[in-house]
Amino acid sequence: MKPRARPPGADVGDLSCGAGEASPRRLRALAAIRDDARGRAPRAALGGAQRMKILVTGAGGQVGLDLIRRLRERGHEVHGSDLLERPKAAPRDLPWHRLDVTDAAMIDARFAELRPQAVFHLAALLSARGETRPQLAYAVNQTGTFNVLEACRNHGVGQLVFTSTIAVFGPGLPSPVADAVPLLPTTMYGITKVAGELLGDYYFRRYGVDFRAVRFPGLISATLPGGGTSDYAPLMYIEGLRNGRYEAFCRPDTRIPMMYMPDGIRALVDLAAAPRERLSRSVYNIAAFSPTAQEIADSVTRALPEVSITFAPDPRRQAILDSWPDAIDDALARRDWGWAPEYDLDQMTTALIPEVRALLQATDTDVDETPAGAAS
Ligand code: AKB
Repeated sequence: MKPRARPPGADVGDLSCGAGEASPRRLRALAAIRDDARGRAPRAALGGAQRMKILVTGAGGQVGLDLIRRLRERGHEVHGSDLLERPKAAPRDLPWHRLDVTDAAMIDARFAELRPQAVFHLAALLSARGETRPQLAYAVNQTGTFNVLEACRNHGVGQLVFTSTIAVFGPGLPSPVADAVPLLPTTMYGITKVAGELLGDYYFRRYGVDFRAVRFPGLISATLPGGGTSDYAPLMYIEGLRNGRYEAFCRPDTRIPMMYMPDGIRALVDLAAAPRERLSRSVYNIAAFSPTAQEIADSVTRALPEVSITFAPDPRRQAILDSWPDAIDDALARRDWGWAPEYDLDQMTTALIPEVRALLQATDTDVDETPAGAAS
């Protein structure tokens, strides 16, 4: 069992514990921090009835708008932020802010201006794109997460919810993979997500920032994906409906954990709202189904017999997929906060097809299949 979160300002005393006499400058700094800590509202988390002010980073990516919709349905005041312009699909009355998570000063200014009570930190470069630009992936995923944690600490943010991933696992683990196993990923994305998990847990224990994370499987939704290695799954639906055919960049026997987006969103929000004392960890595995790529193709073509799905494995992306687990053990999430997925593969296919049709009617944007590009 991890130690409980310390109250706001509990870290302040640590500064005065150093050996030797404090300089006047140090005393002034301590007084300022104490005053600030006294003036802060108590740290808040999503569990109560309270309407909260929530900032979502990376809100223009695959998860952002679905998460924002759910948080607004629950009555929260939500602000989206991203490097990208406001997406066309975003609600008109959603406040949207430009935010580059690699820029600590910009984050600090935004947090000072908005004073969020909780943050959902989604901004990241995904695995395939991260392998084409590892230095950028490090800057966005690792430095960006550190910057966001620092801003949470400095501005009294109660809760930080983080999206981790099955990419934190490396090859050779027993299946299904449990939460607490050696984390030896082979991609820059996986390495930076491991660091994000560890940093977040450190900020929880050291500064009382209520850090929580789920390790997402490949997510499937009616949103144009970009830069992920699991993208072949949503693309079977999107390209299948748009062009009548799709050539997947993996072998048909590739098997990784997958999840329909509504289950993923529910996991994020339910974990954020769970009583902290029920949680035995900060970071949780979650699972839904683990089909082979061929099984996903079969589910698509059972529903859409006119669609043809073929396979032409790309060695670099196949190597990433082969390094990930084929199944996840989510027993702790089920026990601690009642996690359970609602959709299996065919239920997802039935729900997803009309959503993808609507997406294609609303947009003529090309899918970014090349794993290169800017952070989102
Ligand atoms: C990716 O493919 O990089 C992501 C993930 C599994 O985290 N979808």
